[in-house]
Amino acid sequence: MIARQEFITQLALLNDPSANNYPLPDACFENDRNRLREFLMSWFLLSAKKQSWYIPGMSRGEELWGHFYSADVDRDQGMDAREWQEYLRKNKTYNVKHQKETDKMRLLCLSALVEEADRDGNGQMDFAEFRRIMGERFAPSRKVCSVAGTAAKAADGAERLLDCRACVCACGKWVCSEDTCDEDDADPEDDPDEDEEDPEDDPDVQDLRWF
Ligand SMILES: [Ca+2]
Ligand SMILES: [Ca+2]
Repeated sequence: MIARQEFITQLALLNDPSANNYPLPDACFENDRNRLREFLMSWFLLSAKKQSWYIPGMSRGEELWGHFYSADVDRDQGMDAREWQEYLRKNKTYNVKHQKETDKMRLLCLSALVEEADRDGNGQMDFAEFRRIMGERFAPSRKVCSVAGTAAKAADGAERLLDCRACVCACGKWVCSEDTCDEDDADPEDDPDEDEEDPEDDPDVQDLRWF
């Protein structure tokens, strides 16, 4: 169940007709992140026995350490999203058909997982942080995005337009596309200095002011 104010905000965002004209940015939503986590938990478990470092009788924690150690190629005791992705790629966990698309989404979701794990905020996971989020009992966070200038909150997956950019709320943050208003500009050399121009005189700007 969601709060009434949140519901109203969501409804307003849903009915925003201009939102349809904008391509939404790629983003890893909480649901994607959590599904990837579950996939990885079972993959780590199933694939441990096939690894060169595997010793029969290893505990779950030791198996996770084996994966972590192998993924941490620069041996700085930390795993970031790129090391994680490279480790998964080497172990052929990809559907080759959709490799490119998978690569992009995987990296976004691995980054979201690292962020979820990274309690000391150094941008990567140490083994304790990694082990914690790969634990059966770990409950992934649920976050909302604040809507600037209001007390309203947007739920994961909500869409909105912000300064000519299409944004989606993903894992507690607004992820935005490029500024689409700039694309309509002709040669930028011909534009007068924007700082000195009165926005009211520019028909393009007038049209867009309601954002
Ligand atoms: Ca590392
Ligand atoms: Ca960390």
